[in-house]
Amino acid sequence: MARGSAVAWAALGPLLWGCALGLQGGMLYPQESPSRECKELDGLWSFRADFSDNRRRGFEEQWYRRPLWESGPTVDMPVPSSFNDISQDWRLRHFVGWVWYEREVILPERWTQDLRTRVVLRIGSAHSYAIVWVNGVDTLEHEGGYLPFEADISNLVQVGPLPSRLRITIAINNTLTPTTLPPGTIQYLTDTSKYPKGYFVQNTYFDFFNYAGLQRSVLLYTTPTTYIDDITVTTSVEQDRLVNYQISVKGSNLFKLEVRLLDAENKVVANGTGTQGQLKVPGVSLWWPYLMHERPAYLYSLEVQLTAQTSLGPVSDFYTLPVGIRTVAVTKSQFLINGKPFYFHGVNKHEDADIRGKGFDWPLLVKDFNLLRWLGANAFRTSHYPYAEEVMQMCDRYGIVVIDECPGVGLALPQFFNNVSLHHHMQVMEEVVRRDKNHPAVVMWSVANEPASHLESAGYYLKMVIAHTKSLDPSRPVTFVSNSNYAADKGAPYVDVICLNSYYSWYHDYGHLELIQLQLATQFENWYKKYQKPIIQSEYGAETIAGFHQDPPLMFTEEYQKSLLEQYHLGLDQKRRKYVVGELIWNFADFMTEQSPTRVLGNKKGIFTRQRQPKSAAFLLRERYWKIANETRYPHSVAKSQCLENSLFT
Ligand code: GCB
Repeated sequence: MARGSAVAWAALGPLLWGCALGLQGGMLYPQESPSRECKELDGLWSFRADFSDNRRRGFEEQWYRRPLWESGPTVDMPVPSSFNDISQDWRLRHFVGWVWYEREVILPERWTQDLRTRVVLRIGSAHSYAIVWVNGVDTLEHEGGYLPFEADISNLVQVGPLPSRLRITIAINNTLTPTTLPPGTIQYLTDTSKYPKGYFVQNTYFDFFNYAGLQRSVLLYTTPTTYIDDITVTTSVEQDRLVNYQISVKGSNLFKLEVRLLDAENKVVANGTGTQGQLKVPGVSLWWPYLMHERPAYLYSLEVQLTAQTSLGPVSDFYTLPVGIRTVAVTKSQFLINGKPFYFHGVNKHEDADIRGKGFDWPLLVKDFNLLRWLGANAFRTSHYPYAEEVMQMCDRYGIVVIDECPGVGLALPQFFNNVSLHHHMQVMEEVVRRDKNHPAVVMWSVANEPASHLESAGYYLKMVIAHTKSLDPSRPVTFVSNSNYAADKGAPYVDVICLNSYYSWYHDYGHLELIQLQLATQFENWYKKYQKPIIQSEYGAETIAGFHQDPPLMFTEEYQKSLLEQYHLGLDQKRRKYVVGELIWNFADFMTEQSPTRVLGNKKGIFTRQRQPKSAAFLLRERYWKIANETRYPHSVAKSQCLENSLFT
């Protein structure tokens, strides 16, 4: 992105095929260990939005050179949080352009004096384009929200006697353009009889509010200068129970690696050495999804110990990775986990809540997982972007299966399918896979939601992104979520599983619930006949204002949402044992969108309100999910209460 550009992005030029995609280094989740320390920078940061007409004042006046308050008035901004709903200033809620965050940190003396220590600044996500300065020095840039990025800042902090005070400045631009992901357009409204000079709006082509800012944690962490950079684990259960590992080390070639696999009782069950290997696990406990097994979500720990020689003497590094042993496979009509048919009965979510926007929040996260368990949901899709890393860890621990979606949403216009976008989309998939590859809960990648897949250019584009994703991770199926006509879809031939969104009796045939079963059957039969691939009903639902009642049911009431779901369920049940392998309600909870005459304070298709209170449909869905769970559990049935207890306390 053109640095300091107002809102339009500089043209990046044509994509050079053959130019290196490929990321530098791993993106292991920061953790404390005998060799690593973490310092969280969550809390209050200084904040300033650049309201200047061209949005460039911050760059023109070099706000990063001095404390931000010296540049003009700043406000307190909590991190993590979206900045939009925090203040009473309406301009901030709708702000498009550069915002500036700043925070001072005092470092422990050891971090600045011990030259065998590497200090890393890591940002969980910054939506959407970020530039980072440390003590005024340009340190890091990243394109794309929803994914982490980091920089080794040792050189900046280990510069002589006690420079222990650090000023971190982060400028973030939330503008969406035809080459960002999600894409968007900036429209200048030039009729001066209606709009002031220079007036523009951000157009988006998706149905959620474009919350922005430092929405996930920022932290500093240390490693030794020779360190475990990345670990990749895949598991297989064919002949022997195997954990295959690959480890990359940075900083020196003179090192030794020792690997131990521990079970949940901390007993060592396998050992290995070197950068790659296979561990045989006798009497293995497999990772099973919630409600599919009496002991779901079994996790081993892979302890990696590095010892290395450096010019300053020996160093050691330790990192522990949770590992779930399971397999995923797809047949013409089934989705298999550990060789057994798996049926997705779950939800689509959003990272969304009052005040915080898309800001990560532990109480909200734990509440959501308690609701998922209450509901008997065994899966969700990260509609429509990768969720916080802590969410993925909870999924591993609770056995909630994930369809991991990248921010490929709103690919609605032909001009969004260009070479620059394709290159960026592939890069984003690399970042998603790099971050989430080791989560047993992740069973499928989704490269997009409802792209305009009837377009020729979209067909080529999707084919390339899917092929690239498969080359990055051959161990998982790949999909994108479709809503278009089965005959016209140019991307479907390349996916492993067909994911379909449909809103019968909502966006069509308003109020005619009696048509749902027929239309759903037609949808399933057409797609299956054409592609012979398992199908997931990846979205269905109805807008529902909690507390609105009408019987016989009318649109927007709780009764209508329930009846619509009932009709869908009858249709799903006809195909469930054939080739339909899942159903994900739209949506888990009400969420914020842009304002429009079709949205009443956001999208209200949640079965829970935005404050996580159940609408009537939540109880209906709960009955259904527990019933399905009882039919599909291995190796034998377990009562609802017992299952809940198991997963609560194991
Ligand atoms: C869809 C989209 C989702 C919307 C939903 C709706 O097909 O995938 O982002 O929010 O429909 O409620 O219209």
